[in-house]
Amino acid sequence: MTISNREIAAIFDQLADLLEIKGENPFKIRAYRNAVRTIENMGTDLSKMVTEGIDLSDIPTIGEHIAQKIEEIVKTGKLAKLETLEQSFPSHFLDILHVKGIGPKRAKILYENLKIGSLEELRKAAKTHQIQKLEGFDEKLEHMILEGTLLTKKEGRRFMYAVAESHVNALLSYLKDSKDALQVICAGSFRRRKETVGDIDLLATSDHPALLINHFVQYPAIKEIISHGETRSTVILKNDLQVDLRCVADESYGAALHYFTGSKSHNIAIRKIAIKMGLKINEYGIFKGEEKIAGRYEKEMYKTVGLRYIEPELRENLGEIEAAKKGKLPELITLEDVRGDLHLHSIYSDGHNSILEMAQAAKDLGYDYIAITDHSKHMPIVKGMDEKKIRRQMEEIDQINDQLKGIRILKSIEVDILEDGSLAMPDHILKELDLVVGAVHDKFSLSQDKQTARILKAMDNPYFNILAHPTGRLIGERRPYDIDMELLFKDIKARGCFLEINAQPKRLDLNDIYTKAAKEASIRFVISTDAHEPSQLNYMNYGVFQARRGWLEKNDVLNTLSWSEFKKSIQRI
Ligand code: DGT
Ligand code: CA
Ligand code: CA
Repeated sequence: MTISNREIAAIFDQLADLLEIKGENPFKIRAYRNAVRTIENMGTDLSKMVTEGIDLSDIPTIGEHIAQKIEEIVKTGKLAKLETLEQSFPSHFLDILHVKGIGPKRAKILYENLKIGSLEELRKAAKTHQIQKLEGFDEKLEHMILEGTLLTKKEGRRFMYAVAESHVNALLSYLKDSKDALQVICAGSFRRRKETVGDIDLLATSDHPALLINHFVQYPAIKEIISHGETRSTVILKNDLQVDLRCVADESYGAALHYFTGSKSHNIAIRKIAIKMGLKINEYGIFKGEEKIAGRYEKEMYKTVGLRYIEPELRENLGEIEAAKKGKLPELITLEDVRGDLHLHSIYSDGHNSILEMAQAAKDLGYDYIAITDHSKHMPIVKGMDEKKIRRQMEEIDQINDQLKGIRILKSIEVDILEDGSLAMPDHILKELDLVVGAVHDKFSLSQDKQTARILKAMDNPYFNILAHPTGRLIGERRPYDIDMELLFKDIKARGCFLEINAQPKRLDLNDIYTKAAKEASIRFVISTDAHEPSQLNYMNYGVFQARRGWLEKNDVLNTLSWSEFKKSIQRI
């Protein structure tokens, strides 16, 4: 791994900040700052220059002393001097330098006077108005710092949709308990069904907003009340999730809902259209001069500017407005369209329940068919199936199919795609299955060439049907592995294979952007839950949301078909 100029500059920048806080020699500090600017603006890679043995001290503003340090950074990836210096400060001290309004000088004052050593402490001090009293600070700056600490926090941490969902449901029912609540809904990225949300944006209508807000701030799971106004409030829950509540009058509900659903860039694009028509649009309504001509219902917000209604999942300004103008919006798939689940585990590998239990639960959900896709044996961490075990499983499935009416259980497997692209189960077994789901479970860091070749090779196998969790990412935990998506799409299409949208809240893989691109490349999908126990069959919802964000219609998704149609569709060419 080579280190970039930008990373090197950042190290010197931190060094200068900390030295300044320590009150070191200003000339030395200025020398580092000058070097930062030079390095940021250089056209050549310092790493490369060091490897080639070029003398860096010839570069203006980089003296011998700094040249030596650059060499150290390039060779070791770090700077010992900075590490020692950092140890003399509280471990999260550097975070506060990222807050708007705080540079080294102010950080020093905060540290020396109030012992502020972390973002958390900074925020508490700002909230309790200890900061405005300090020399060089005032009320306005204190407020800016408070807002800044919230922003930094927000950028740093996003919550999985499913985690936010449980809080949204609880909050909505809590608010509805108040007699002062008329309509209550969650807007923001949550309503757009984004895979992660930064914060929760609640919207309510009320004739007594102040009373409703009073009720809101008494919600039991609140850790901290950030603001408590007449019509709006912001709180932080015990798990650090931020919740905004905004109250408006019923006659502005539609306009406010549209505004707070966003996305911001969608809103801006809609506002531009309104302006062209001589209209004004804001969170209270659409106005022609002084007269309000729309605002009570969200649908009017689109109709008034001459557009068809755009579903929240599409509101990212990624072509939906153009499509609405042309009457070419997709008719998005819904949960009710789904007739089966094609990726399920049982006790034959790492699932928690028997095949019969999984099948019964799926039948109760009204499904027509499911595929049992236990792991092949390759993965050391899961109890996978060898040839003998899968034969036993096939027999058990035959028995259950005879016994349990109203649902069909398909024989399948989640077979490992090995490093060389071969599959971890012999062809004579794969041939007997109704469906083959292939997946990558190891060697995530292969180069793009190798990773892509591996998957393409796997699809050479004529029994391969569906690529499960195609990019392998785990939200907040593991990056997607590096594959050439364009090549993958081409190959999937050419071979008559399909992509899975895996509905596990942590996976949601394929993501929305790739899903849309794959659809444009005429690829079809299955949405599957990868359930390891019956309750996880309900994850289908999340998969459908992701599919909707990827513009998928019923026709794009194979498990909306009957089994016989489905069977025809997966016949490989
Ligand atoms: P998040 O919370 O990061 O997951 O994303 P959002 O989309 O929920 O963003 P948030 O919570 O900052 O704001 C909620 C909505 O409010 C946003 O989607 C659109 C609207 N909004 C916020 N700021 C602006 C703005 O400056 N202009 C316009 N037109 N709309 C805004
Ligand atoms: Ca939000
Ligand atoms: Ca917000």
